[in-house]
Amino acid sequence: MLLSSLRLSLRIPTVRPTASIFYKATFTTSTKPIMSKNILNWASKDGEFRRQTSSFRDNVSPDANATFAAEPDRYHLYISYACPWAHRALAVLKLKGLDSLIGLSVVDYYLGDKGWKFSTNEECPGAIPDTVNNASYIRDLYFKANPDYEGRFTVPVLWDKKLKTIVNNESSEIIRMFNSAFNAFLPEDKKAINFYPESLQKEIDDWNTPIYDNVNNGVYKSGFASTQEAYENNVFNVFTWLDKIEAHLANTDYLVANTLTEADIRLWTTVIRFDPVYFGHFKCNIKGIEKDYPNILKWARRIYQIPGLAETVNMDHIKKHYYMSHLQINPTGVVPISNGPDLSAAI
Ligand SMILES: N[C@@H](CCC(=O)N[C@@H](CS)C(=O)NCC(=O)O)C(=O)O
Repeated sequence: MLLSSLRLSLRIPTVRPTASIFYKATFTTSTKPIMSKNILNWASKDGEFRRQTSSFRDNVSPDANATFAAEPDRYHLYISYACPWAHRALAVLKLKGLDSLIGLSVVDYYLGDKGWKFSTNEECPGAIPDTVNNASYIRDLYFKANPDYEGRFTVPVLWDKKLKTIVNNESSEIIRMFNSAFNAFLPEDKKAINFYPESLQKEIDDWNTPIYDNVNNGVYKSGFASTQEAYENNVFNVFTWLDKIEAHLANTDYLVANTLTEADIRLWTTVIRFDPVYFGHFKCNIKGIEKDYPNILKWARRIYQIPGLAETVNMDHIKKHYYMSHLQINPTGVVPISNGPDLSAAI
């Protein structure tokens, strides 16, 4: 077999990301050259990873006169199965039964030097190409929405087909919109689902804030740290908070009010990636979920077994994305075998 076709069948990237920290000119599918940083450099100069603030922050509204009014078949969600932030949006979309109102595209698991790419289902099983904008890369959407865009090209992206722009690229806000903005178009049972009820908002926020900083983003700050100091500044906090959550879940099925809320959904997408990816790849190996956190494991299984959620978990995309795209961490691109604990096991 020719090396090139071998590469193709194994999906080994032919162009490996460079370690350059210098600015370089890159070309998008628009004709405009842009000056951008090598997007595969994750850590700052001091070795710490800092997540950028999302740029598109509009809201879909139930008000029919709003700029971004909720309407069936007007909005489209772009995700990666690998990404825990995008996974939140997909989870809420499924649980609220919004799949009949909002379209979905899923990028290839491999994140290269042009960012997230669209592939056909044959090229990348599970991928759903962009039939709305016919984009080749997620970056094309960002430039369509703002030709002068200078930030990162992240998923999730909520796209408005009517105004041909990005409504929002911040998962925590997208899940709030999905939670209530489309209720007028949903059957009673789905309308009644509320992951952020007013009476529980303070308690939900009180979990969300430290979990975001120490767990959801904590694993990235540990894994993308490029100095020992930056790694050690962050990795202990991950386990301080997993320990707290473990103790809390000894007496309750869910984080808040013994009911599924957005606090659970936000944490869950990180927890199911923990043993197969973050433990090894991001060096978060002080403890593991299956081995050391029985209450968190039970909770993760409970959520996975809610109808509609198992189909949102694509462990093949998850593992291949991290281990094959972050070659500065895993230069061989070899992907480990284990998918972590069996989430479908009896609770
Ligand atoms: N704050 C954003 C973060 C999203 C995010 O960082 N997504 C990652 C994937 S896990 C991404 O698309 N990264 C591509 C890049 O930074 O180039 C959110 O929660 O929506």
